[in-house]
Amino acid sequence: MSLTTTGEASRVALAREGAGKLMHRCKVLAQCTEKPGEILRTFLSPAMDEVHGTMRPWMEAAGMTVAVDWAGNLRGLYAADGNESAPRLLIGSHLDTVPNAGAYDGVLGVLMGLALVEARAVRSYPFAIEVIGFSDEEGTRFGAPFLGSRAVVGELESNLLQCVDGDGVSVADALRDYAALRPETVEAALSPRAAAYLEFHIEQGPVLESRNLALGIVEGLAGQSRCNVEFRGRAGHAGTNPMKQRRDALAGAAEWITTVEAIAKRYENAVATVGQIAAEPGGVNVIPGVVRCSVDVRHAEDAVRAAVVQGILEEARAIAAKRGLHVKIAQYHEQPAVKLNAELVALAERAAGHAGYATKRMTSGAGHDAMVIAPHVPSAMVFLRNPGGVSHHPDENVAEEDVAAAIHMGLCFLDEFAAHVKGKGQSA
Ligand code: HGY
Ligand code: MN
Ligand code: MN
Repeated sequence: MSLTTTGEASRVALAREGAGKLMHRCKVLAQCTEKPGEILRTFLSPAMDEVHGTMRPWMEAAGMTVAVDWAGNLRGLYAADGNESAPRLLIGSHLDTVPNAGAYDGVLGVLMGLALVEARAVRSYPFAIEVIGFSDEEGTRFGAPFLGSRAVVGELESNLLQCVDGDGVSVADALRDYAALRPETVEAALSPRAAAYLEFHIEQGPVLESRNLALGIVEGLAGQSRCNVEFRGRAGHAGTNPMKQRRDALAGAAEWITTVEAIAKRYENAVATVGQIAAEPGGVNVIPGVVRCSVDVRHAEDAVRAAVVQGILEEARAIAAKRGLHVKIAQYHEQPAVKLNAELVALAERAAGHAGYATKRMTSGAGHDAMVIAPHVPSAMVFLRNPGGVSHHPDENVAEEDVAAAIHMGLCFLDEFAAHVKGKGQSA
């Protein structure tokens, strides 16, 4: 469906205006942080309450009804001309961050939903739009990612609920305390009318920039495994223990970490990262007795990811045995690779074409809430060019004109989706 020339011109103007507003709002939300001087927002934290409080008036001014569910997800509904039974297009991403984060990872995708509601206010569509700001995608507080979107699809399994944070608080306790203090929270559930999910996200990689493209269309997302590996030896005096008699947990972990890298390099496109390591007791003159490491393994094919995980865990056991260490392994997160909905992927590609943007189909190495939603609701993802591929870093950035391109393409997506809904006889 294409607009008249004036219609297209007004759409471009709407997109440009919306992009300026979105960039400003990202800066405003960047001030909502648990750590002055950097951006850090974790699951169910006061900083997340601050984001909700800041976004609520923006969403209500756009004609949305706003609520927060018991898992801390921000939910805004723009009802299709007041028709509660209309099919819903969910547009969302996450509001939490990694430590010392950039201002766009996650937040941009939530604000894109608001921007499209604001830009569409001049049109009526045969579907409602629900904007969701998920409460935890990164897993910064508990290590386990996707807690917000998993709550929405009913997959907060017991192994996740038992994860504890640095203060020993479990996910289950944190959720109970959060809801007890907020009686106004609503059900964390998918609407039975959810017909599609669309997520906009910065690419967090170099591909679009290298191809000089503003937008990419995501076809699938790599699977990911996360494990905690603990090496336990014997702490002792650094000055009096001969090297041959030591059971140094940190030396063992260090040897193992080099094998993690070597094993991942054996498989094309596999990635494995030890992002966290903690040595106890942590004295400069004490041989470390206990070391705890995290490991994150990703690949687009589940069998390859499984082979890498198996290899690095076998190495952990072998190195521990050789060095007289005990090793304890907790495999606490398994997220299979996900293919997105072919019909919606093609629809997003067409919408970008109508808006005048060439795109590239891509597989995401980064995890996103779309991989949790996709098995339950037909889903599509759009990447925005990310200068230098810099992300999970304060220098993370996105160009305002690429945001305008995403809004323009998003408005064309709404048109295409209206025809899609009508074609399926689902319309309001
Ligand atoms: O870890 C990831 O891939 C995402 O940034 N949460
Ligand atoms: Mn991230
Ligand atoms: Mn993200």
